[in-house]
Amino acid sequence: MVVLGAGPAGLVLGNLLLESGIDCVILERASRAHVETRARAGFLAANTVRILDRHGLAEGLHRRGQKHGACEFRTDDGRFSLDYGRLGREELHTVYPQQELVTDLLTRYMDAGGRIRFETKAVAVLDADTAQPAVTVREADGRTGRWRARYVAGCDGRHGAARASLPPGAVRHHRRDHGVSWLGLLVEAPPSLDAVGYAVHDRGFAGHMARTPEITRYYLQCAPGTPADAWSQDRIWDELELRMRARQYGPLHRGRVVQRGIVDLDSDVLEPLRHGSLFLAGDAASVISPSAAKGANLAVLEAEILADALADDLLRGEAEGLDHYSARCLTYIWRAQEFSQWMIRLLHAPSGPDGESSFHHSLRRSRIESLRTSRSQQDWFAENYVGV
Ligand code: RFL
Repeated sequence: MVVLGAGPAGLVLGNLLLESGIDCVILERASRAHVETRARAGFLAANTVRILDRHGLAEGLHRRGQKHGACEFRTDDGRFSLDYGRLGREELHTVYPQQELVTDLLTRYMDAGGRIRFETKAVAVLDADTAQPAVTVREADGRTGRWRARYVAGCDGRHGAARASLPPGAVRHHRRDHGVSWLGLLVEAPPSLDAVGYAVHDRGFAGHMARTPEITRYYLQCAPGTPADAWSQDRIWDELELRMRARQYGPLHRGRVVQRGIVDLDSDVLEPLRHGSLFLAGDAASVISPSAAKGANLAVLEAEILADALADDLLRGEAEGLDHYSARCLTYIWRAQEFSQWMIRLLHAPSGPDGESSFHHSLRRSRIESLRTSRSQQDWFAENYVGV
């Protein structure tokens, strides 16, 4: 078995295959240091923790992760908090930085004797429509090579070799550009709220998310096409305080911005998630805008479904799980996409001609008001927000 990519999808899959005694190798384009320090997600759903627990992969997140169950909305009409951990299915998030999860998964995999080749870029997946697919690779020193296996798992993200190797027409590509961009910031400062903060403002959305007691993630909506370095640190803090209404609700803990990047909110889904002997999981299968914090959670879920199906096929000769892999995952993917799209419309009003724009603003206000006042709406929100 060849697994492309050592992100959450590839590493969960690698660990589970190893647990079942299935021979596999992970090919990773980046260095180990890069993989272990790439900061992205932080909010892990309860189901993700259950999956990791089932396979003994959750020790680090239980030790160092923080349980989280509240979010606060701030708008011109005031602020309100939702204790989503006490609504819906009464489930909590675990806040644990993705790079720490990846480090735990990698350490566990390598300690158990798992094979991984860093700085080995998959160039193409060949012969995927046969029972002997191959992966061509280029190593850091320029050497090229080829790996053969019964199956290939494409866990190498949206720009990886798995997607690029799909022949035209082999899968359908559903896409949506939401026309919204965020400046994503990691800041060396403790969280300023006990909750996730969502500020809806005429100048654009601002978000606050805890990561660790020393590091906080913030998002600031910006005009599409804005370069990541366009705003000075002072401008960033002024803008965050204004949109988060710090004067009314209390100042933010300021600190040095240690990482910044533009996140264009877009989503896509490939359908089906299989082409012959090649299976797609994680961001390679579907990219979901980070508005609802689902990407890493879907990656872990799909990796478990794929590992079970591969074990059935390779150890017991039962192909049914692999035949249903795509349909099973797509049910979860579309539900998460639907909620993420709902969140985008809750937090941003699309710009447009005057009347249309004010129409969207009023719809958004009404949506937030339903969330503030309707218990059934709150339960629905909680179930989707923390679930996958
Ligand atoms: P990853 O993590 O991108 O890993 C893919 C790996 O493949 C390697 N690779 C290759 N290796 C070999 N050959 C090639 N040709 C290769 N091309 C690529 C890469 O180096 C990499 O190591 O994909 P995976 O495993 O599918 O995991 C997906 C998640 O990383 C992603 O969905 C989440 O980070 C999304 N996301 C969030 N998800 C959540 O569940 N909760 C969150 O709170 C959350 N916050 C976020 C996020 C994503 C963000 N960005 C950067 C878009 C916050 C942000 C800002």
